[in-house]
Amino acid sequence: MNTQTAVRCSVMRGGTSKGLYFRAEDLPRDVATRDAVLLAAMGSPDVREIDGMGGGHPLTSKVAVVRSSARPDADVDYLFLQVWPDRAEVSDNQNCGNLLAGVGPFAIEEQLVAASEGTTDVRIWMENTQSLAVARVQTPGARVRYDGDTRIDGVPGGAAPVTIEFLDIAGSTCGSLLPTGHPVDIVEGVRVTCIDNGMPVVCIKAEDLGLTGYEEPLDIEANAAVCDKVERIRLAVGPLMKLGDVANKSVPKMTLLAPAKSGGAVATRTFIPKRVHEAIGVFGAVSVATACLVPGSVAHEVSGCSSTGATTTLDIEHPSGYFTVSMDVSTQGDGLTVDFCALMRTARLLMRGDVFIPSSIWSTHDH
Ligand code: NQM
Repeated sequence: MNTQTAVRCSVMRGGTSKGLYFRAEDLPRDVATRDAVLLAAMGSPDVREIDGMGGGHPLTSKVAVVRSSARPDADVDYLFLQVWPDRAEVSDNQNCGNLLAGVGPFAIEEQLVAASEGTTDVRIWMENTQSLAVARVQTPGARVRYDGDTRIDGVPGGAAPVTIEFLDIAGSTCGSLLPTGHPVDIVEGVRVTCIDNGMPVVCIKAEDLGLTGYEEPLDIEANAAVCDKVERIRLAVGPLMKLGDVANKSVPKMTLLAPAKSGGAVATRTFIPKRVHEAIGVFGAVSVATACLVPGSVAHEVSGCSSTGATTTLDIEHPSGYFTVSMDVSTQGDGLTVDFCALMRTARLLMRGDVFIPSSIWSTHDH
């Protein structure tokens, strides 16, 4: 008798994250069983995830579930699931723009989308935020190309570019771009800007927490007083951002800002929300870039950026380099409307095969 169940999946690097990519039909339909399967696949709960595929860090313990879309405006649906390494929990309460970078190549590899000669546009319905992305994948000879010269900070070497465009991500989790209705709020005595352009993010001046904003992520994580303060602000801001009790949620992300140091728009250190990111999340960067353009925001004060009317390109500095975001925005009075955002990532298929799950968790007889 088989004591393990084989579940088809691919391992991909998407941007600066890594995860397991599944076709929806290969996973259990029942959500509780699906989550048990994903925890077993990753080896969670265990800080090292030694008995599974996870890397012991939120950025390497991620899952993309992809299916053919029933929507007329999309080719595939993408559901992002965060598998927490240290606790037996799978969460769908945030999107992930890094794993998103692998969804287009995965959809083509899995023949969910037919490749064209040259490049192939994959229209992706992002289930977590109910919004649309279009990823342009390099497909010379109608096959996915992974090698190339495009470099993104946080990933060694070059790879083929995946460009991604978004039309409608403002307020996709919190209901509006500025969920509290103000460009600045005072929370726990600290001035903050709460924003959601694809990811709920709270911008705080690093100096208001006694930091320079250029510290290393591990040094910030070791500063218990700062971590406690950031978490207190996060818990207080959750209901104001229409996110409710965020104690066990991965949002909002908390981004500490300082003046740019290397020619970019602003320097960032981001709590996601307990660990400090070694770079910055995709939608996190988009939200910070947008905040820089909101008149009167904390990010605007630190960066001094403003919209030029044409496409604005902002380099968001993070601990391992830059993240470049291009945006078209329009301003009416104090209000800001985001018309379009675009960015570039890379992705790579690392492995394709079966991940093995103890049959006591899920047996093929349950299919
Ligand atoms: O913000 C980390 C990552 C992410 C999420 C996080 C992401 C995004 O780097 O779109 O990509 O903030 O949890 O993968």
